[in-house]
Amino acid sequence: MLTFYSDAHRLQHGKAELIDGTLKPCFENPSRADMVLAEAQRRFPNSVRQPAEHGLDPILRVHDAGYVRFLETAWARWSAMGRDYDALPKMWQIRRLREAIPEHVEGQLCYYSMDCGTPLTAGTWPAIRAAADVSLSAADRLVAGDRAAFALCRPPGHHAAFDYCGGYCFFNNAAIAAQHLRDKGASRVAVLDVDYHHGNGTQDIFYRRKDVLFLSVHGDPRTEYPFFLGFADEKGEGEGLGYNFNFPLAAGTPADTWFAALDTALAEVDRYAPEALVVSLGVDTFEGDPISRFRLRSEDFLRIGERIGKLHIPTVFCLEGGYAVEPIGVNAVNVLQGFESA
Ligand code: OKP
Ligand code: ZN
Repeated sequence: MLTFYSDAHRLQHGKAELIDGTLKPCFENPSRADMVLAEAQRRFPNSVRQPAEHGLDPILRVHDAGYVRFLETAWARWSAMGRDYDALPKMWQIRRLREAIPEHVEGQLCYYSMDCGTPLTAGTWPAIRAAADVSLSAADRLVAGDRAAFALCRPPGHHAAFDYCGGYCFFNNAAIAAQHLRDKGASRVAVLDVDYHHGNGTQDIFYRRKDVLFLSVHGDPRTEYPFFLGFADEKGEGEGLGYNFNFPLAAGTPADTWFAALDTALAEVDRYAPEALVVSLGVDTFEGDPISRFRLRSEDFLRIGERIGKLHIPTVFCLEGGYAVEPIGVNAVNVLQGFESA
């Protein structure tokens, strides 16, 4: 399968992340994509392509126009105040505070953010535009008849909702790809999220819809980020009732239990019979991940790909998390290789 990749991911390089009260280097950094690219090139020679520019329209199909405009203008407005470090929010529009959108860029940053771990930088806008183009270009390969494509997206996207950023994510690359496939003629699309963290953003975007099925296997939000979404009783709303599936698993869950949940999710995908599948491919389920607590080994990622491949559905893989940098390439590309061997 082809891999879509843009060097512009490098422009998103936050300086610091708040860990245990102190500033540490960001876990989500450019070396992650470098490792995945190197492994994709090694295992599938001549398979890497540049994305095509798709403009803002496919992004505005899943994101709020005010939110997109904020992301486009935020750094210029922030740096105009003489600030040159990462832009991070320090408060939230919590219960009983006014819901009105603030005028000031700092207030808007708070309004449009889920957490303080998602640094907006000088290069964020071009990097997230490129990541969206990467996922759209991968989706285009399915429209052209390919069986699969890999979107080597960075920064990731699955925590980004209709109108907020969070969890290192700004544009929801997987949701943008899924909507694009719908707009290009697929009547039903499924999004399967196997990242360690619940894909709250993707769930948010498709929660009231039945034309896009969302399923997520993830660390139980009773103890794991993002804490406020991802419970098993979230089944969709209105037309979308019955088209949202969460499979929360306790931190520490071993591989066999994780695969049993994956099989349940895959049976639901099969029952839905989508014309296309988008996989939010986080590999932070790896036993050595520094911020996650599942126990998959590198060989297990081959099995994930095999099981997805056995569905025989055209599939876009969008890279999400994975913070054990040295093995991230092997783990992510193992999924692709397992898929191709199925
Ligand atoms: C992103 B993805 C708050 C940050 C807390 C965020 C984890 C984001 C994971 N300072 N940690 O799903 O891999
Ligand atoms: Zn994750």
